[in-house]
Amino acid sequence: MPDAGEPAPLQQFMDGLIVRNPGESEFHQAVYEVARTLLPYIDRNPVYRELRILERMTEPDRMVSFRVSWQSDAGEIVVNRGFRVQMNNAIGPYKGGLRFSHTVTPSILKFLAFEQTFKNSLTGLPMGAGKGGANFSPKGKSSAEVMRFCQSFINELYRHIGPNVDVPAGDMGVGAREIGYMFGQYKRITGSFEGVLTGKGLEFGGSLIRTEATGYGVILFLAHMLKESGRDLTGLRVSISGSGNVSLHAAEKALQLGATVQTLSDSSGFIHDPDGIDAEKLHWVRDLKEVRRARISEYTEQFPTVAFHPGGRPWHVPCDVALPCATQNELGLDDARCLINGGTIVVCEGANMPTELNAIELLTEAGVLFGPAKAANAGGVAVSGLEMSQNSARLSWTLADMEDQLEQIMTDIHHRCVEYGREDSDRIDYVAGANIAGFRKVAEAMLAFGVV
Ligand code: NDP
Ligand code: 2IT
Repeated sequence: MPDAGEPAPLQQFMDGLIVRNPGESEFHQAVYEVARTLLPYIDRNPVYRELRILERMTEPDRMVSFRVSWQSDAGEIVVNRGFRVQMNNAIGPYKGGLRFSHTVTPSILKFLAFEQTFKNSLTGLPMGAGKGGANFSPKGKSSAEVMRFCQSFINELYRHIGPNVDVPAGDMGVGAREIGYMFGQYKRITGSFEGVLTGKGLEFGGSLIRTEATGYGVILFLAHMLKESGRDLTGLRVSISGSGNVSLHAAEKALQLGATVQTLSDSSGFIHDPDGIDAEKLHWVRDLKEVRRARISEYTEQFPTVAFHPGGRPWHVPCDVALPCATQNELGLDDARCLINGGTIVVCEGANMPTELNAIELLTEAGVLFGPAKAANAGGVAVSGLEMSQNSARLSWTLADMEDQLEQIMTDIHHRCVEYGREDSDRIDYVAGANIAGFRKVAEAMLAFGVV
């Protein structure tokens, strides 16, 4: 957060934001990270300041909150709270995931929706920004309970979304199963088969490689970062946190490009396999997480030479590449020190805002390359954008088409970061590059609309 040494305009901007959004620390953090790199750019383009573009971008167009009542298998009535933050639709319909987790708060959804504004713009596709979810965790629930929850959630959300209005998708706790239940309920209520959600099953309007796209995209972006600094992934030791959608697909692509993946985790702890989690072991983990929905600690029962570290994070294991792919603020200052001491050359964010601000500063000062989430993990929403296009055109593109387009989009995003983030010293500040490149397009659209 800002300290007394910040320039006055940044301090003033943040003071105002904090007063308007009391106690929302994650939202403050995300906005501060963007504002401190953007304000110098805005100073050079005063029209953005005069027309209060950043102030308008940090105030959601609207945010709905609603009751979600459902019945457990034991017959008990449970009441959760659902949300949708419609952040900005200057460049396209609101677009962004739904998170189902007991940790969901308005602050977390506002930070995610704010990040999504820049991320979606960076993809080059016509997508505005939103985020939603509920303080409901599918973990430990039966599929019948998850179905009843999803149906009740859509009974309210359906009136706020639509293929030209707001197109949700998955995020933490929301995968193919949940999207299927929600799409089915939307179709039942409205009687209309339309591309209102992305991440759908391939049989009913889903797109090839949407499931894989976020994790694959992270590795494609990482490969560009390494290439720009004269390296490649072959033989590098990669530490990954999480064992969900993003983590497992990042691991798969990293293996394909010749890296050794040595860690995975969940909220109970991490496993470190010094021999590497090869394709066969990864296949076993996919079954563990996606079919059996079990815990990563079971890895040690299948592969008894490997240790499980309860409660820990993988950042104390020396690695060349660190990929935080689990959740926000999972890589702090001490973790950054360990990575630097262990010889890490690059940190690339798969999760949204996984690295604390002071950790980013320390890594950057130490010369560690840093790939921010809004650029590195944009492959998922990019393929969601392509799913929307396919739904509108009522056709399905081939695997080769999709792979080419994902690769091209990640190349273009990297290019935009380099274009706006290259410093006089030739160092590339990917954080500034992503923020400025993402901002420009949305800001220009907002200028065109006048004061709204
Ligand atoms: P999943 O629900 O598939 O997996 C989340 C993983 O993170 C699980 O292994 C989970 O463990 C772990 N995790 C959650 N909370 C914590 C915690 N407090 N400490 C340690 N581990 C934790 O989610 P995704 O893989 O889809 O999402 C992961 C991240 O990537 C999120 O930040 C999300 O916003 C971001 N993202 C996702 C995209 C997508 O397309 N899915 C697109 C872009 C970004 P456990 O099972 O114990 O909870
Ligand atoms: O954070 C993200 O970009 C996502 N959860 C994906 C959103 C989407 O609409 O595919």
